[in-house]
Amino acid sequence: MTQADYDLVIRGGTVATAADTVACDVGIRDGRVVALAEGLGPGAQEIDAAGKLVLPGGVDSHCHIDQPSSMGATTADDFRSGSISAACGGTTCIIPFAAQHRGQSLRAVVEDYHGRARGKAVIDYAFHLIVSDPTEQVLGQELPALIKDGYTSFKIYMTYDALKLGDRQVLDVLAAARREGAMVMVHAENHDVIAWLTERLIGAGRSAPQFHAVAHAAQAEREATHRAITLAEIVDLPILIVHVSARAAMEEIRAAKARGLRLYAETCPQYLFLTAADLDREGFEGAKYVCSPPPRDAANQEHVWRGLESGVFDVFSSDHAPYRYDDPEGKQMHGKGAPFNRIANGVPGLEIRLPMLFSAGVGTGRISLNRFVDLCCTRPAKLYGLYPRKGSIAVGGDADIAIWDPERRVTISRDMLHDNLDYTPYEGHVVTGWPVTTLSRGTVVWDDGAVLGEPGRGEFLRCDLPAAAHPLGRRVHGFAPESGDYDAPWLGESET
Ligand code: DUC
Ligand code: ZN
Ligand code: ZN
Repeated sequence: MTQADYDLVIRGGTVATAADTVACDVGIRDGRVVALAEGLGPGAQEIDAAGKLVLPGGVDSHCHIDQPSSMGATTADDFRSGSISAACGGTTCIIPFAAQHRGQSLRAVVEDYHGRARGKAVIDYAFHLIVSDPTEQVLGQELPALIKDGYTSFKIYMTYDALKLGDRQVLDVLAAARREGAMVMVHAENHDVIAWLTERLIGAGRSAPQFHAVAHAAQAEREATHRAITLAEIVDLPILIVHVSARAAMEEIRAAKARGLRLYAETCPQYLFLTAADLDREGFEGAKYVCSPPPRDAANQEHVWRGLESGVFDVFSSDHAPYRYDDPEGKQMHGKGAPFNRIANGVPGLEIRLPMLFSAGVGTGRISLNRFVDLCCTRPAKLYGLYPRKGSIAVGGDADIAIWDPERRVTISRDMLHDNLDYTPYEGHVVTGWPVTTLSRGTVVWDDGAVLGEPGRGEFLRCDLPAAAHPLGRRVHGFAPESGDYDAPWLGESET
């Protein structure tokens, strides 16, 4: 009997990474990629990938799973349904949020979140933190200790009553992140503008879901994006602006990048495939599309596409925020017909993120296959300290791989998805290309329509400090005296 050289060989496919596309086999041993070459020796198990694309598994670096929401609704997906849904859409690593609510200890929040994840995930996962109460204890003790333990990124909010930070608090948080080398994700919308518009709209009887998109004006997103960038520049810290929806905010990001700032930006499927008109559907149906920032108009959609093409965006995530529609704990937590500001914010997207961008982006030639891999797999892994273990197909990395049939035509419908929702915003949308097999550390977890991954096999990942979060140095940002020395006592740094 022939001795197998590998545990598994994926044979005869086209392997694409963020950099290259090559025809070769992939040899896997002990859950890792150990060989990439033509004509590899036998594997104990073999997958015939002729005519298929062999891509890194997706890294979904923005999703909300089993997260107590600040508005009181309950996320429909736990780590079981969320991770299965992700795997069925070609994603092999998720990074949801351990969310602090005011008064809570961050460490306790993280322990609670581990309890929610334990025994459930079919793919690997890491945690971001959400910091909503940046006390001295949190910034001086808890956060540094957690960062050392592998929770190296966190999100802050400039809006939402229960989560928002004022500018001074944002500066405090950014300074702490700079000291520790962490990545900060910013939800950038101007809270007072939204609150003011909301009050007036509702006062004038304009309370239907469609007015959510009016209250969350693109100008409010632009202003907060500008302010977040300004605060980050003062502290000399690269930050990542999440879920960018519109041209206005993109212009701020593009200008800052052009000035030489190190800055990152993310967009999501809802800004490519939905518009504000979806919030204006019959009856209360528009509630299904309420998310923040909201989908904009067709012109903004086109700008977001161009931003993906041109490099304004670094990451494409789902922002999966799963609230059931016909459910008193979901979109209808305040009843059918509740005013727009009492509708849970969020749309699902874990499972469709990759196929929809693949079809409308790669399939049409708008973005290259390699750019697709970079946006959805490699960059998020790099930005959040998971690379090279995750995010690519490389010798030594985990064998987290999605094998795609680029010709498979799929009509998206609620019934074919594996999340725990009662709707999809993308019902009836036809895509070409779907991941037919997904491997997590060399184990097949999704194959030909069958979920094979055992809940609990997914492992928690500690993240490294992301190199992308390293400050550039003050001179680049125009603060330093010509000598190159600088004096920044506000950061506890003086070198003159
Ligand atoms: N907005 C957020 O900020 N998070 C979850 C979903 C949403 O719509
Ligand atoms: Zn957000
Ligand atoms: Zn979010």
